[in-house]
Amino acid sequence: MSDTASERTILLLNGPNLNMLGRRQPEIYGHQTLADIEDAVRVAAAERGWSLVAVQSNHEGVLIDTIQEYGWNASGIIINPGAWTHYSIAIRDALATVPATVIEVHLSNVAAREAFRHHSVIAPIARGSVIGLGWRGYLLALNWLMDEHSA
Ligand code: DHK
Repeated sequence: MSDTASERTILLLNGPNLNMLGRRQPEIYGHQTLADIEDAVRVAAAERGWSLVAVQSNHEGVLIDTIQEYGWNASGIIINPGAWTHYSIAIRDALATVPATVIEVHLSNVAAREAFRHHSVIAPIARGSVIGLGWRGYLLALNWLMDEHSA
């Protein structure tokens, strides 16, 4: 395992179908593309001297490999696991293995949607969750992590 990231690095992870943001049900997920969001988070991090590693994948193992590669040295992980939120014990176990502080983000208010979206297997191992605040939720998570790890 390589120790690729370092302190003052945040890992931004997005799961399946989030590469379709901007075109995917914009009334639910917003009009911003994933590139827009990653750029905004990267700029906000850089303004405070932080680095961002951003990875999106539709393949569960890719996200697990990324967590294992970067999660030991990054200060924090911001993750929107997409549908894996609701059933991926493997993603949960990977996040619980590494010392980085985990924040779960959802663009939509999952509590107000279908019942199968109400339960998160990730939430119990996350430090906190930002839900239903759209793309700005990623920025809120970023700023909280930078504050927390600058103290
Ligand atoms: C994104 C998804 O892809 C869904 O599977 C989740 C989440 C909700 C979101 O709101 O960002 O249920």
